[in-house]
Amino acid sequence: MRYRSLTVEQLELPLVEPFETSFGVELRRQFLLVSLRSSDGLVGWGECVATREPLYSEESTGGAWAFIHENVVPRWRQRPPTALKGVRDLMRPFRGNRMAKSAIEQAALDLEARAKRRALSSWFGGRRRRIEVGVSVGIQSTPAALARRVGAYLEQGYRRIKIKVMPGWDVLPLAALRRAYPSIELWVDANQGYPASRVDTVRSWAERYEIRQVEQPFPDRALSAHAALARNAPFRVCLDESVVDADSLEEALRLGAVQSLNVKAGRVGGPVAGIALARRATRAGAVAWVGGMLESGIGRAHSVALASHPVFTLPGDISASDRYYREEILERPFVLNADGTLDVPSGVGIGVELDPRAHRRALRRRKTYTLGR
Ligand code: OSB
Ligand code: MG
Repeated sequence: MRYRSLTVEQLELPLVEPFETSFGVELRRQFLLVSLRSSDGLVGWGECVATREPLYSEESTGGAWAFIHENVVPRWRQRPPTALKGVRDLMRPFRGNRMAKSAIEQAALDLEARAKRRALSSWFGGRRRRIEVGVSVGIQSTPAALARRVGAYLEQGYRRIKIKVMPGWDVLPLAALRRAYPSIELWVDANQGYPASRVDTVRSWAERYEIRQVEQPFPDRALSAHAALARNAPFRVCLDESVVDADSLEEALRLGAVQSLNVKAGRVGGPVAGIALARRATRAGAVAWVGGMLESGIGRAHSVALASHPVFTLPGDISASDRYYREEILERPFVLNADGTLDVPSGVGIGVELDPRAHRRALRRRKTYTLGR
């Protein structure tokens, strides 16, 4: 592969409704798109899921932009890689910055698959033509509003509901939801919102409301609290923020702190690492599934390709485009099938194309770096 240029773009898209979690409210999604152009004119795309403010993790949009500008591009120009492996190798010595690395790896993967005239999904070893998906529902103004919101998603075909919880938004909303929908598949995600001392509190409402999966209730470093919650629990304990690499996963497995792994390419430094971690978790008896970061169509297409891999066995946080954005930046948005699935695009690479006008409307800044000829 001869890489000719790398382009970084910052975009902004208004969400259809505010997305509130234990760490804050998002009204507009700010993110980066990275594209890699080859000498023969093919282009591969990736999305950096870092947020404007570093609230989910320490990464932010501005930090990711600076990392690519000041670190990745100069090193790339010093010793130009000639294939995907070289791209991964050049970024490996840099610590952290996983979301930025993931965006670049995604662009290189998309480009490589396009050059080989193959769908990225099948190149990953993905076999599914449709993937099962659920929906992640933010904190709402009242329990009744939550029940209405969930009712609308169920009607659209989502078969698994995950609700965001935090201290003060748990028992009442869960009671209201269970009253309205006694038998739906219900997960919760607290994004580290509970202190590690609250194991018993979390266990009591999770049992009472028959929650099937409890995601990251405690701080990322509090692995033993997650292990204590998991002991003899009738639900799975799922880790998200705690697992960022092979070592953090190994420690969590050793302690019994993880029965389910939320895999987000951005959090772990790229799709290749994501598949490896999912394999490791599965070998240890846990299950793995693909999470989400309110991606635009580019990131969503990568998540869909990833989720087509057989190592992922639970429905992902990969909802249809209209759950997030009124105007998707793709020519063809992702649409929910009546059976609660999304189609895996069959075209080359990630199988989607940008809608030039929607893309231009969302674009805020752009910079192109020449890498070679
Ligand atoms: O913890 O899974 C999370 C969104 C932003 C940051 C963190 C998380 C989420 C979600 C949304 O739950 C999942 C989606 O993209 O639908
Ligand atoms: Mg989560």
